[in-house]
Amino acid sequence: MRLRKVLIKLIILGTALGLIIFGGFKEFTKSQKANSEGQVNYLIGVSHPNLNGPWQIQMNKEIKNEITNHADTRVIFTDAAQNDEQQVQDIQTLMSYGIDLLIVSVDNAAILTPVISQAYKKIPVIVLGRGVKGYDYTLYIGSDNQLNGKMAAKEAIRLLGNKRGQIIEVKGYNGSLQAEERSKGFHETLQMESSHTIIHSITGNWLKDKAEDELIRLLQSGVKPDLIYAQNDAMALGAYKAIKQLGLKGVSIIGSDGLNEKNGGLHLVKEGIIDTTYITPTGGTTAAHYAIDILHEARGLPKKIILRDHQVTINNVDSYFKNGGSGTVPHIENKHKRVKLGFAQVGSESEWRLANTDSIVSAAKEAGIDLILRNADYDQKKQIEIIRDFINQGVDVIAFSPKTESGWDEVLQEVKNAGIPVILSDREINVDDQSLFTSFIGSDFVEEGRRAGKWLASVSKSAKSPIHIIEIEGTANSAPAVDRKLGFHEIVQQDSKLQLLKSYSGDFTLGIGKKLMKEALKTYGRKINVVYAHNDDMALGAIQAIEDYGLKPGVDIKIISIDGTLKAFKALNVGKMNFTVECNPLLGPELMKAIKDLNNGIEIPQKIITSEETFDQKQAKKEFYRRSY
Ligand code: GYE
Repeated sequence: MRLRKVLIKLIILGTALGLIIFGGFKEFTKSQKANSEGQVNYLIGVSHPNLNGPWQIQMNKEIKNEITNHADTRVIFTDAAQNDEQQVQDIQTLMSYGIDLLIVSVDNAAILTPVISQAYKKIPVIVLGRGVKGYDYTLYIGSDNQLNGKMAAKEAIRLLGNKRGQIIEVKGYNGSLQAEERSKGFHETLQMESSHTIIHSITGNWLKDKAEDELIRLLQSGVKPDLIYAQNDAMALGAYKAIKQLGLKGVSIIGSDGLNEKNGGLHLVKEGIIDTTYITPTGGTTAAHYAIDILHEARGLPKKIILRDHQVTINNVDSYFKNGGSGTVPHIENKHKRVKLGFAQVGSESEWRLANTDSIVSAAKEAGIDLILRNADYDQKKQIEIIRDFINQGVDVIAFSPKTESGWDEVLQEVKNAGIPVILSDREINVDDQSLFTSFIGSDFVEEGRRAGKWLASVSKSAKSPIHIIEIEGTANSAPAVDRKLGFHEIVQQDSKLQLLKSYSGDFTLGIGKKLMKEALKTYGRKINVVYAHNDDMALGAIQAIEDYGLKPGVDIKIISIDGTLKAFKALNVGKMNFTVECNPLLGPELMKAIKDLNNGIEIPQKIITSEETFDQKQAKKEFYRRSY
């Protein structure tokens, strides 16, 4: 990134820090950069879809406050006043002004994605709170909206009890991904876990008055709900007003945002106006932190940060008023002078795993954290025993890489009872109770699978005959195997030319990869065009089997793998492999950072997703010499 050493002279409207421009750039031109003293090296542009809602205002405040600490950095805000075309223009204007980094929050993902992709080609982009389609950004920070909707559904089920409830859903802005994802989580969970019905789903544009007007219209027609699920607190308040105006009784209301200010969710819950809210952090502070890191070219930054939502009802609302809710944040009890971390590594099955273990050991050393490292030798029972052992030893925090997705409820409940926070490293788990772990640090495996599929689809475009695929999967029921399959199939299914001959269940080791490929060749022989292996080691095993069979891997049979370890780069370099999707094993530094934050009482994100690339043979040539593992 270029370092702009310019004396930016800003006419500051209102505050000494930011320039807030409503509906475009009418008041701000280059000639107006003519007045300030300080040397400004960085200019951050922030584009809001609508600075009318309290949540968005809070986000803005956080960014502003945080950037004040950096004298050489300025922020410019734009507000599109809920006009999508205006927001497209705002971003173009910010770009023409020469911003060094863009922070953007969007209402309409479809309309805004192209202009954000364009910006991303030139400068780093942080997408905040409300998402875009695809991955054309540097970093995404926001909540898991589907989980937010799911939690709201579970809460609706609790509030409605035994009666067969009638529910009205009030969604945010039409076309907002956040609204769609919340809705999906809400509908799916409600359908699966109850017999309540959503009788109407209306749109309130995230705004109180719009929600109120729409609901009054609906309720006047004689509709009688038992519960209203509004996707934010502003609309939940609108719902309350509508109900009150029509004199309806016994209607529960769920909102979301949980701000601590007048008419904010915490107060609405406290005053009994709504039943439940979700504190959904705006991510403004986090975004500003990372913006500074990005501008200073810090390395190893994540791709996605998923912030934790907190459910607030009358039963726990008071704890959120005290100390800003810090008592409710998972933390380390501070038992030892130096933090004691128990890490239960899953095994030594792959090159990836060896690099991962090294990264954890060296990062712990560097961070001054006492690491007790144990290896489960790829045995879940043993991994559970190790975790129990860590409880007995009284470690401060436990991290582990769970072999499979299921089977953890019991032991993690024991860890929770012992008051020890848990961080999942590189593999996720399926547990009903999300509070059984504090955080996950790792990759987006579904996306890795999609990337593998997309590459295959792109190089097969001109093929006239079917492309026959062999899939060699990772360990059954492990998160990377489940998700890499899912993502790959999602793409491959869209192209009838791409035909799966068979999926074999492997275990991420070279030996099994080789054995399964031998079997595949015995059954399908020269019919096989492509091997998709869920990791490098199994791909390397498959390469050996193909050579033993007398065919040329990379030429007669194309090889796609995931991980991107040095051995894969070597294979790419000599033409025996065709494509690898990177999966970053260097999780140590992020893990230690999270543990330090836990120790300092700082809330850590629910998920930290690493940033990754893909490499074909040509791209691999450049990377080869830089790879350390
Ligand atoms: O891709 C594979 C390893 O869980 C991400 O496990 C990890 C996977 C990795 O054995 O090589």
